[in-house]
Amino acid sequence: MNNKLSRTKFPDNFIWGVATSAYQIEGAANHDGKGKSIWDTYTHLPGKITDGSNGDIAIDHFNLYKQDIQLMKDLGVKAYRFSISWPRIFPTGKGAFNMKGLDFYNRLIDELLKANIEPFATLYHWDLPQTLMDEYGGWRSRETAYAFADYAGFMANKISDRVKNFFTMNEFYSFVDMGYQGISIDIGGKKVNIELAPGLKLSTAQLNEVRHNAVLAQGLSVKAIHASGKLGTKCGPADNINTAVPLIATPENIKAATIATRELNAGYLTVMLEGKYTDAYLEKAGKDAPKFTEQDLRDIATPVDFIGLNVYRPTIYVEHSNDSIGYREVPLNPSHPKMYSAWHSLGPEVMYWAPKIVETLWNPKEIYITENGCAAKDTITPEGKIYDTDRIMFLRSNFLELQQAINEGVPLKGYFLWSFMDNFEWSAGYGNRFGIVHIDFETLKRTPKSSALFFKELSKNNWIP
Ligand code: PNW
Repeated sequence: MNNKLSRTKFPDNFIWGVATSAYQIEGAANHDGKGKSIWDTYTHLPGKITDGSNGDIAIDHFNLYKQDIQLMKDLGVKAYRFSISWPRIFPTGKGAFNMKGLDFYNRLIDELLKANIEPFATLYHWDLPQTLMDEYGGWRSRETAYAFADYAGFMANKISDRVKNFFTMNEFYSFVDMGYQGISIDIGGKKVNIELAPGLKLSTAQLNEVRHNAVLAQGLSVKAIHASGKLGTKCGPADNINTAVPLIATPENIKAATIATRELNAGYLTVMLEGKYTDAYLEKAGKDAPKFTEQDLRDIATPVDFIGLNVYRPTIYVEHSNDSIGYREVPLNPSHPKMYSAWHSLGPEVMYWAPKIVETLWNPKEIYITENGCAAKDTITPEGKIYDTDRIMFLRSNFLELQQAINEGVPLKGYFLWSFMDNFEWSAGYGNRFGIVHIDFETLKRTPKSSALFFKELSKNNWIP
């Protein structure tokens, strides 16, 4: 190791992992008794996916998982965050379970342990069983929350002998707001619309109900996992926290960013961790506020063991303001740089502020960064190399910020890079490559990019190469 470098080291036991999700990589959409999910339905509707593609085959991880795990091992991956396809386990969302579906995850977990890679399982990464959509309107009904808790308890019972850590649900704001209403964000004066399955256009009152059912599902699933899992099984959400970043880090602006972050997440992390909706949230919603009982709030706030944060960009930059709200959003300069995805404005300082503000607000025992990474227009040289300079630049700048938070004592336990391999990037199809391993979508050949070698060095030496 070159001791002349002045970078600080990461803690010795820091967990360097990579992340993926079932629908984006597995394929085998109709294999071994798997039921249909809302993504199987949605991708086959005309015009929904930019390149007209779908995840029927994806990158065939269902069949190539051994090869993929070998590659993880070669690249120094210590932990793997994967997701379980709910309709592979319960083809209709509830009732009879499908042994062949469970067998796949048993094979996967056993192979990971053999390779000395710690499995972290996400139970819901958006592939809702279609039957629950048809019967109940998906997350519009609390029946879906009850079904999810049952499935979560079932999985904890079956695999917690080998899987010690579960992430319940992935990115509430994404699958709820983008799925049940659609969102429009302003990136330096450019409007970016995002829609995810099931692609509904609900009213605000209806959307608030969906949000409520989603956080209820998370709370009930934590209870179920603790009740059915082996003693010591840990769990928590993996949420894409909406982070307000102080434009200039003065004490007043830091306070403003903290207030803003709490309000930006009022329907999700804030209610989960505080057991109540903020006054501002309920006031703003008015007659559109969700209907709930005190028992709901207690269930929603079931204590979690850790918080997972998916961190990609600052949601907004803020300054202090003297009005009753306490913060003011500042617009993004039209020339503000961005990464390859239309929504991905660049702001590595969010990797410091997201966990830092979470610690200030809620003081959790443990925090994981459950996703971070970027898409790039990766090209292969005639020699077969992929020099993803922009991705390495992005990661390096994010790691420096992460290190700063750790050095200040924020309880960060690990980091999962999104993503291990190029995959089906939802509405963007296969165009937006997020992997540190390149996939030839014709031949399915796997090739590590420069960023994979960067990750390997990082994981080996515990410092930023
Ligand atoms: C996440 N934004 O989605 C998902 O968890 C992954 O499945 C996905 O592939 C990955 O990030 C990359 O998109 C996001 O608008 C969707 O800031 C939208 C945003 C962030 C993350």
